[in-house]
Amino acid sequence: MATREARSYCRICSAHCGMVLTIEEGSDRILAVKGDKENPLSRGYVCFKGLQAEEAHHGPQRLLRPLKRQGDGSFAEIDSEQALDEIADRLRDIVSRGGPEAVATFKGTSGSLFATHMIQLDFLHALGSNQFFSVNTIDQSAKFVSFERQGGWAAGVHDIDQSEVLLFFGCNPLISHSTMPVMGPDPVRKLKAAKARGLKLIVIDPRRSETAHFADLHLQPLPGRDTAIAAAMIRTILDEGWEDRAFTAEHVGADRIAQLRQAVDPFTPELAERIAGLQPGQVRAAARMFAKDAGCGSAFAATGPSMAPFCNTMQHLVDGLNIVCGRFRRAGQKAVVDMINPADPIHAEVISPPRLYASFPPSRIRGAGMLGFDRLASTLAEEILTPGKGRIRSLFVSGSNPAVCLPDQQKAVEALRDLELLVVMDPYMSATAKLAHYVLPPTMMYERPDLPIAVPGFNIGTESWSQYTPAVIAVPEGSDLVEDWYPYWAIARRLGLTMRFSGIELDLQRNRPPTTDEMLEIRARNGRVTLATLMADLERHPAGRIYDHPSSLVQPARPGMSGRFDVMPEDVAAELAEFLASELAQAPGPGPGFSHLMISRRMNRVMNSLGNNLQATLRHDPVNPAYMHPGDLETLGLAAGDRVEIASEHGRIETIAQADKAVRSGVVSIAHCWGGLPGEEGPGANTNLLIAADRHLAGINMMPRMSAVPVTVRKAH
Ligand SMILES: Nc1nc2c(c(=O)[nH]1)N[C@H]1C(S)=C(S)[C@@H](COP(=O)(O)OP(=O)(O)OC[C@H]3O[C@@H](n4cnc5c(=O)[nH]c(N)nc54)[C@H](O)[C@@H]3O)O[C@H]1N2
Ligand SMILES: Nc1nc2c(c(=O)[nH]1)N[C@H]1C(S)=C(S)[C@@H](COP(=O)(O)OP(=O)(O)OC[C@H]3O[C@@H](n4cnc5c(=O)[nH]c(N)nc54)[C@H](O)[C@@H]3O)O[C@H]1N2
Ligand code: SF4
Ligand SMILES: [Mo]
Repeated sequence: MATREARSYCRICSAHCGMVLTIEEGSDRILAVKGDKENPLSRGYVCFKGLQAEEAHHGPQRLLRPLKRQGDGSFAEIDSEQALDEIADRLRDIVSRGGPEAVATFKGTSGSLFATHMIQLDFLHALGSNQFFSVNTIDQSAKFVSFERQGGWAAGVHDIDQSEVLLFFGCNPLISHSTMPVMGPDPVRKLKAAKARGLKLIVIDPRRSETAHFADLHLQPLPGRDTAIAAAMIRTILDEGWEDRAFTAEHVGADRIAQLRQAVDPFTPELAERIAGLQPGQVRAAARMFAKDAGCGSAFAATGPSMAPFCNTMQHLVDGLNIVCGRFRRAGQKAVVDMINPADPIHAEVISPPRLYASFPPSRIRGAGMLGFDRLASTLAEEILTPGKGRIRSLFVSGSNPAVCLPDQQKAVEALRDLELLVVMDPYMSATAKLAHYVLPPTMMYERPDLPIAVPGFNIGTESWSQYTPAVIAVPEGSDLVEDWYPYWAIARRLGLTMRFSGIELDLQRNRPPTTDEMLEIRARNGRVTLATLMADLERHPAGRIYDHPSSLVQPARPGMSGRFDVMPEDVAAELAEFLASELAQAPGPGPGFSHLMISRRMNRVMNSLGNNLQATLRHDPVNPAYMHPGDLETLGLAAGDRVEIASEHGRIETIAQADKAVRSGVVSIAHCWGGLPGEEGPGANTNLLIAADRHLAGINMMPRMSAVPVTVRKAH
């Protein structure tokens, strides 16, 4: 059998690990994949998910032709252009009755990794709709809220190589490969190397996570209490004089520091330790290691606390730790930049709080607004179900599985079923695809050219690395697949719209659609490198290259720039007071009537729901188990492997109990996005059946309570 080798990189997660594929000549099947040692970022590292490329691309689960739902609920194959004709016709009708606002798109994790992902927004704008939804607002949108209310530092935080300390609130990059922008691919080697040269790592996590194993200091609090911990750390730092006075004098001001100090006054370390269930002295030890013993390196929060109540208050204080300690890149230091976006100069200056969210008119659902481009995902189901002007009747889903990822799964599925037109672009018959009117299977990653993900105005990479990858295998013979951007182009053309992509008007009337390379060329046209340069660079750097672009040198603040951080605006101070009065601060556990607090986690072998349809994965992880401390299992009369029922005030699920002494007693840790549609036979269980989307919401981003959820765990009958 003749084979060839090809280089590319994995696009399942933002780590973008370099890959070398062995491909069968003729059939173009992937026979094997291995990490690319030449890739300067991942250096041969690859995880289980990336290694499943063969089954993922060629397995029986793969959809190879578009499907149309029939009157009896079954699916029949349909030609892609025919499907697009019908979709455009239905859309024309929906818009004529409900206006453009009746059309929405939903972008997910897989969708966010393509260089062309923002075309959904361009498509909506061409239609005149702003109904852009994505998983961003049920992820770590607290970061955007914090920026909006507190302001940000234009040159960003230090990368790991520039840091003496890292403080992680609920980040587990060893599994997630994603504490942006400090941890990505090859996390163990990266962390070990940093520790060998003296980095201190502080991890705050109710679970002794894989990352916590490397920590110099691990605080294992009750979930949802990070607000108290961060507030007490700030209080300690200010009282001890461990802050960066020169930085705060210039960029915050004594008046605002005084407001901050006053707001955190109730949060003595002793109180925070009591609220969070920590050992005496731990908060002070964390504050000292972060602020006094180290001179640079930042605090980060990820999904753990971002899913818990008071997420915006928490993130504000975590960012506040960086502000009071001046933990930002300064003029003359090197910043990490992405190579696809324009080479705007980077200045060491404060971007004053924009509070743009306040200018969006409140929506019909709880007065929810917008955050950046995003309508708020927790309101999507009601935007579909609630009659009246602006009701969503059609949804285009790219790279997402909203039927399993949205809070309150029952209602989310009811809403998806209620749509007049649901179009899902997915390589598999996902839970959401099962509800679709049309499923358009896309080319998969090794079948399409691409560029690394680049978010305008916001670096997410750990190095200034870039690589163009061509398609390295052909699409399967006899398939009828679309490029992920193509349906938007093709429908806009059919509707006679004018559409821009990445700022350039597309020629929708030309007799052939653009190639994906042409789309990438548009995307990168104003970038630090253009597509042509990236293509040419492949000759000498076939595994991509870390660029040293002049624009990555941080420039001094521009004259006259006098932005200041708003470290404790009134609304945040009010939230802090509300936190103090809440059950989280008052009750030592899940509250009356409940046995445990449920938290979320990422599993090593799946990416949210992606992978839980692969045989190789299910052999290791047949379900998403409920991880609990062995002592808790014993108290409940349970053994590992027993079926357990987990019930919240909102719903109940059943899964398998798993003993894990890393989990704090009183906590149950279980991954999301499993379980398929309600009533289906798994695999696993969907924790979003336990989560309400209309109660226990944070303000602004309308983030539901998705971690630190009070539940009762018992043996299932
Ligand atoms: N293998 C794998 N990788 C992934 C994903 C995946 O599903 N699988 N998903 C991707 C996605 S979409 C994202 S957003 C990122 C997320 O990346 P991370 O945020 O790093 O995700 P997790 O690994 O779940 O880590 C969150 C940690 O927070 C802890 N935690 C839970 N609740 C609390 C709390 O209230 N307070 C504190 N302090 N900690 C808490 C959990 O125990 C867990 O260890 O990962 C991405 N990478
Ligand atoms: N309870 C609870 N809920 C949560 C979370 C939690 O921790 N707890 N986490 C939240 C977070 S952080 C996130 S990001 C979301 C995740 O939610 P989603 O992003 O919606 O979940 P995924 O399973 O990653 O969905 C990816 C989909 O894209 C498909 N796909 C794979 N490759 C391609 C491709 O090349 N093209 C296209 N078009 N599709 C492709 C996959 O088959 C899959 O169906 O869940 C959120 N929901
Ligand atoms: S960490 Fe795994 S899933 Fe993420 S890019 Fe690397 S191989 Fe792919
Ligand atoms: Mo996410």
